[in-house]
Amino acid sequence: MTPPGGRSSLRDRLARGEALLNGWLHVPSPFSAEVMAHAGWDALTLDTQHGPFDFTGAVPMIQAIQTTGTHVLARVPGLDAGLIGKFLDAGAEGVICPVIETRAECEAFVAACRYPPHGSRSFGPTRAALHFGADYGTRADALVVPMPMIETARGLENVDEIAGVPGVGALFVGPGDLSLSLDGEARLDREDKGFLEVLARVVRAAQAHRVAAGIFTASPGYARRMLSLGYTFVTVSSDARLLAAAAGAAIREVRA
Ligand code: 3PY
Ligand code: MG
Repeated sequence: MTPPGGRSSLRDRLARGEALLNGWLHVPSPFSAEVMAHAGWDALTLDTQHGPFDFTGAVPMIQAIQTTGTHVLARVPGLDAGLIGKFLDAGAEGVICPVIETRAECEAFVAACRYPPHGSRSFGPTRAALHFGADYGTRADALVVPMPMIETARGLENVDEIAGVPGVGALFVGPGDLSLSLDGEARLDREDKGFLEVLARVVRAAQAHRVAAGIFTASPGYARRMLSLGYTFVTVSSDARLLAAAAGAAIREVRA
């Protein structure tokens, strides 16, 4: 399915194995989201789990991003079918759902993203039909990308079953929570062999089921490393972290 402007959908690009750079939005501002959208990311994710904004705050951010060709995803706070439907109706092309640990949870998540007979999403694509076209309802299941997060020991144990749920578009690793669950401490951009093997295991599960593998990273260097490990949907830092780093660097340079 083709979104407006003849571009390939996020789903098609992931299925082709394209390497996509995803920006992560924590700043609750449509203008900031618009600035990020013009920076050249392939996709932007509104993090409504940890970002300081809710659905009402997110909608104008989605509108601002979709003035460009950047794909929009929402990371929802949890497995809430009603809220997932609202984000899709508002025009999100993908949904990242935290802490999916079993096949049954993944099935419930994917069902929330798809219309009957394949799922249980309720019909009412208010803004999505404006953005994607009046026939959105008949094409939505081929467009929408459900991304279950692998971020606990239990999710990792069941990663093959989760990856095998029909309709999944990509697995998405949350390294902070996964480290917390496996080793008792939240860490990002880990270099130790044990954790790199865990990350490789997720890629193997994704590839075995022909879905993409995505991950959150804190730095461009680690993002490159993840691309070489087989991840193709790679998040690099967040708007707030990038802003803080750039501001800090400018201040240090002037004061030096
Ligand atoms: C994690 O690292 O746990 C995440 O959810 C990434 O945002
Ligand atoms: Mg997490």
